[in-house]
Amino acid sequence: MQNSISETVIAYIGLGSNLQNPIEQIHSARAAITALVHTKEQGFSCLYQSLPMGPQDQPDYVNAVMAVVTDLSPIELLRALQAIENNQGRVRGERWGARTLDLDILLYGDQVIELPDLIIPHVGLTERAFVLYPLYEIAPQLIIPNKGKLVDLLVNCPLEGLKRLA
Ligand code: ROI
Repeated sequence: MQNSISETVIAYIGLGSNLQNPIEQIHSARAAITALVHTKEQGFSCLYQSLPMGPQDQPDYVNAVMAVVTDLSPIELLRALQAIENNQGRVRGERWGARTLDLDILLYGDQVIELPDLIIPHVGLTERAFVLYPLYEIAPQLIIPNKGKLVDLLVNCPLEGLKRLA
């Protein structure tokens, strides 16, 4: 029988920004995520500079990946991350256009979730160097549900201009 006590899981969050001081945006988002109720930081990658995926007439991105232990449900976590994006001035414009802050739930424990607003593992995770390399830094042993070992995905993913920032 299911009880009402939520389970604690490790969730991985991708952070990206290419507008309005991206490094500051990522630092502020990290602080805001750490301050969420029922959520503790468990790991944070280096910051990476990456070439834009999508339209090329936009600035380079700064990307990172964060691990949290949370007992927020996937939807509660999604809503909390959307509120942080909005607080940091995210304006939803062109689909793959520039953005002040993008927070994506990459993984939520070992769950596979297919809801209208939330697909986990995150779509595109397996081919995005700016996700796979920072994720590998904080969770080298990770197995991605339905996709296999992170390390195997990584060896098939070129760096595509990804650079670790000092
Ligand atoms: N490209 C890079 N390099 N990093 C991102 O975080 C990122 N985010 C996006 C799109 C527009 C797909 N391109 C990106 O949402």
